[in-house]
Amino acid sequence: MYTLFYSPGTASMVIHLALLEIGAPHVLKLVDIEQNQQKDPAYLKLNPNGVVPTLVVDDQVYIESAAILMMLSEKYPEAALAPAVNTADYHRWRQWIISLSHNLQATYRFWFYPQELGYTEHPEHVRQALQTRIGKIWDQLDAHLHAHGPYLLGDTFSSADLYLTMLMRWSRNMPRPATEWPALNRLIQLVVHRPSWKTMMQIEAVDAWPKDNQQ
Ligand SMILES: N[C@@H](CCC(=O)N[C@@H](CS)C(=O)NCC(=O)O)C(=O)O
Repeated sequence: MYTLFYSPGTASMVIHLALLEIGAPHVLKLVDIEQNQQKDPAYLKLNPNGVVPTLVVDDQVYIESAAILMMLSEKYPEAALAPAVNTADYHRWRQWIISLSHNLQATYRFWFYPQELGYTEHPEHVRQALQTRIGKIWDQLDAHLHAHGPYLLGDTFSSADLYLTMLMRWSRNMPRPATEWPALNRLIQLVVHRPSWKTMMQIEAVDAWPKDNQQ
């Protein structure tokens, strides 16, 4: 039995999605980041970074969304969230997850948490720079999906697509959200129509996205 420490709409979303895709029994434990519960001493013992997600199975604690996603995807090959180990596609799948974590998710941290750059609010030039960096990542991903999509691994869906879709959702209130890039939007439409996405959205009860999507 898995216990997922989560907060609606955050990085825990992709782990919630993976558990649903796999069909693994799990319980959800809310860590209310509005109430700063991620900094409670008891939670910090599980996740010293004071962030969600944290996944507990038996007496083992796992942190870092990308690492947890890869672990779950590989542990349940029957769920087909990852290509067969040690194939070229497997290495490409890992490459995408690490790239999304390192380039995109890390940049979002600076976007959503100006204090990590030493600001209470971003000065305009920093705001612009972060928007430009995220926009360039959308350009690259869109070009890749346009040429080789509809999924990151071509015709084959994988958990990297779940991860990318969660990260694209985070752009919804940015001046130019990911939905404006055609091949990114095509991927979004494929992922948000999966049963896992619909169930996750109902349980987490966050705003419907994209706006015109009937969940
Ligand atoms: N690298 C971490 C980052 C997780 C992360 O940034 N979580 C955010 C929500 S999306 C969080 O817990 N924020 C609360 C905080 O930083 O205080 C991971 O991928 O697990």
